Amino acid sequence: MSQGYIIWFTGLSGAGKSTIAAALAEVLRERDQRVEVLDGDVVRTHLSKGLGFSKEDRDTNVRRIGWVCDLVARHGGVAIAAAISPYRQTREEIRASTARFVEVYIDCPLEVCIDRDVKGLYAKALAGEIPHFTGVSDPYEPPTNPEVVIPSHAEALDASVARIINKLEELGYL
Ligand code: GGZ
Repeated sequence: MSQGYIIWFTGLSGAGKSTIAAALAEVLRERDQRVEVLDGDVVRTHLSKGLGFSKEDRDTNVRRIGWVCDLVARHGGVAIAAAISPYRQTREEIRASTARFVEVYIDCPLEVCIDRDVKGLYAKALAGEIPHFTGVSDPYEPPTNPEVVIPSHAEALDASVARIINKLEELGYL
């Protein structure tokens, strides 16, 4: 069986990780790839139920997602992770523990995320109602060497997906 790979999306809440991950998954499925999407928000309703947003809990959440992604990839599938995964070292740990890891940085300025505020969480965080909110009162460490950078505020969804597909082809994964 051929080896699969992990596509790891990282970025702020509201940057567009879930949307781009879902669109990418659809294109990959059209190309006969077996794809699983592990979305942080969804994972937190079962696999990571009960975890909060301290550094320790976020790292636990991210490591669990990484572990499942590795299983999927080992069995020839494509695992797409979409979690804030704010800590560089924890992402690097996952990169080092798996065979094929493609990091995609969804690089959307904080001001744009605050402006969009799809779920109203930034307003609450800025009002001090949500402690440890990434970008507001908790850190986000951007990747230093991601395979792909997506300026989601300045690029159409189709173009972002196409650039990720190009990178996968360039790497010989697709
Ligand atoms: C960041 C928070 C927080 C805090 C709740 N900080 O945009 P969303 O709403 O749907 O996705 C965010 C999700 C973050 O979960 P992750 O598993 O991606 O985070 S991490 O990788 O850091 O473990 C957001 C919501 O939960 N949310 N409180 N304090 N985002």
